[in-house]
Amino acid sequence: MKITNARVIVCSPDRNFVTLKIETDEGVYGLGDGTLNGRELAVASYLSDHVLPCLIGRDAFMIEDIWQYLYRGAYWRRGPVTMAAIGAVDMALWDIKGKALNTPVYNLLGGKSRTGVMVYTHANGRDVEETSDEVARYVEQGYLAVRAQSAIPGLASTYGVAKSGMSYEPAERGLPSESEWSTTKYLLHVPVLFEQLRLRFGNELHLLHDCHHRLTPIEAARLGKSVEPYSLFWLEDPTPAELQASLRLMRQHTTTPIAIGEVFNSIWDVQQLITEQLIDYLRMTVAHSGGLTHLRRVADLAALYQVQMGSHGPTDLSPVSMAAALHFDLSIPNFGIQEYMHHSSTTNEVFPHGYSYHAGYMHPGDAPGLGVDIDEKLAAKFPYQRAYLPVNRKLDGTLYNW
Ligand code: EZ4
Ligand code: CO
Repeated sequence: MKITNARVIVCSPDRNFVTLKIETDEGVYGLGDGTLNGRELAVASYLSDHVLPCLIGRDAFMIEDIWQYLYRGAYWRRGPVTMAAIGAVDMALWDIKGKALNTPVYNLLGGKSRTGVMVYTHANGRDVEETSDEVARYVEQGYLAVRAQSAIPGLASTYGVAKSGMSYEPAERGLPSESEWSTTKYLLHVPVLFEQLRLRFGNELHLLHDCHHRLTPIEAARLGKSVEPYSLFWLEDPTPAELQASLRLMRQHTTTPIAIGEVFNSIWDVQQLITEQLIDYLRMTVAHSGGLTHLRRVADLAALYQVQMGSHGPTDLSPVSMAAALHFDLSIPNFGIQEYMHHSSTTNEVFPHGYSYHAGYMHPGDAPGLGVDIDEKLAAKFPYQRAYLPVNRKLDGTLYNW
């Protein structure tokens, strides 16, 4: 089965998405997601200008060889743009193979290891009460796990908390906005939030929290310790982890489980975190980590060290990525939990899909391939619009980790 055509579709049905469509001489096509929030066009160019011309005429079934060709052959390895581009190609090829063999991708990955994929969703509010009411709304919908974030008293705006109170969209159109940050105020506030949530919802609901890389290692250790009474499922990105060894310090002080990795792209970015057992959950995602071919290797290494996978699943990955993540989650032995933010209805119309949610779990569906399509006519009605993640400054103006 030969690749005859490949093209990038950039659209913005409420937010920007980069979709790769690979076509073959047998009429089967596959879709891949190459969306990199705030840097979308860099991936689109990497694909169109440098990768796609090399794919024409290749055997679409040679997924491993094409992966190695793109990773090793480029000379310049790793990095989010490169790995998102390779990820898009890889996803599209698994989609093609599934369709050609008339089976869902999870069967190509070894088959189901569980009946459903436990997901967590996001509750956020302008204060503890509003966040708590959001959690209640999701508990009513059957969610078994909820990530809770609340605005911090005394700070004008906090990333991860929507101005309108309901849900937040990571990117904003136009040039980057700026958020304020105070670690002192944050560390005082978070334990109060989780104390209230435990009082209201009891001990069985899984509660998660995302620090968005904002703490130093010793501050992260202190926060981990102060929320221990509230048994978090995980504390995410407590400190930036380029310096993987810094997690040793946090580990010495707290038993709060740690999740890291949504900004990482290759097995080398997490090698020390895994082999020294410095984390409990790994957040790397199919889209930004070179696709299913590479993430499988990462998951196998993680399994050796009892680290479970907990993939990133925000709205800034398209439904194509969401589907790929669900096939992956359903099949691997060391699955932990999957993030699930809700796409807008316009996004869902542009990307019709077979995955579904029921009572705390998601399922990728049983359609051949990934089970997602793109309505190109509709997509064309929503052209790209410049958008960025906000940047974060301390109260004295110092540019800080978002
Ligand atoms: O900030 O996807 O856990 N989820 C997150 C997300 C990320 C965005 C970045 O593009 O941290 O909201
Ligand atoms: Co996060």
